[in-house]
Amino acid sequence: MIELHYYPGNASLFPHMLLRELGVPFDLRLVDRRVDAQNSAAYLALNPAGKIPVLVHDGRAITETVAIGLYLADAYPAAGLAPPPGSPERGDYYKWMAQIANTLQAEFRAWFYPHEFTTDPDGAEAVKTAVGRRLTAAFERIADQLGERPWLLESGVSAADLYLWLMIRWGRTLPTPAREIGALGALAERVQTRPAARAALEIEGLEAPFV
Ligand SMILES: N[C@@H](CCC(=O)N[C@@H](CS)C(=O)NCC(=O)O)C(=O)O
Repeated sequence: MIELHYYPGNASLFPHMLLRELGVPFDLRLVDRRVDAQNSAAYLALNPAGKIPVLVHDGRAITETVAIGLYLADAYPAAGLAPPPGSPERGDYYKWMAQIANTLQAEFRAWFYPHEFTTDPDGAEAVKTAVGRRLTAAFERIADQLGERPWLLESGVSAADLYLWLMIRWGRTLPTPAREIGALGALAERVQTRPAARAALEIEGLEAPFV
């Protein structure tokens, strides 16, 4: 039994799309941020950090978006969304998953919550300016490595593309929208037209344009 604790458009959207791609049954549990439910005692028992998402699989809670993605893609290998452990492309896959988590997703925390990154009450704008530049540079590096390939991995679509899609979506709020950088917009379009992705977007009540 799998439960995904989510909020529309949050980091949970990546594991939500992935679960639908994998074709496994799961329950969606809304963490209602409008009433600060991520800091309720019940939720903190699942994730002491009070962050979304949490995946609960047979009673065991898994936190951290990248960990949930890596775990799910390996747990359901028939979908082919992760190169097999030990295969040559596995290293590339880890690289992309780690880079998206440690660089893009972590930097977006500063973009969306700039006040957490300064003790200056008037410092949020300066944090956003600096991190916005860092994010654009990070997207440019990824676009350079992607080149004209359709997906991050040469062998085809993987969980990393779904994760990158969510970052491109968040990147629509940057001074240079991420979709405008190299082939990132084309990759995003390829992801969001897949039936699994469309179902997740519809269920979360998100409206086009998605990126
Ligand atoms: N490192 C965590 C970060 C998750 C995170 O920052 N989630 C945001 C939503 S996208 C959140 O829970 N925000 C509510 C809050 O910080 O109170 C992960 O990857 O799961």
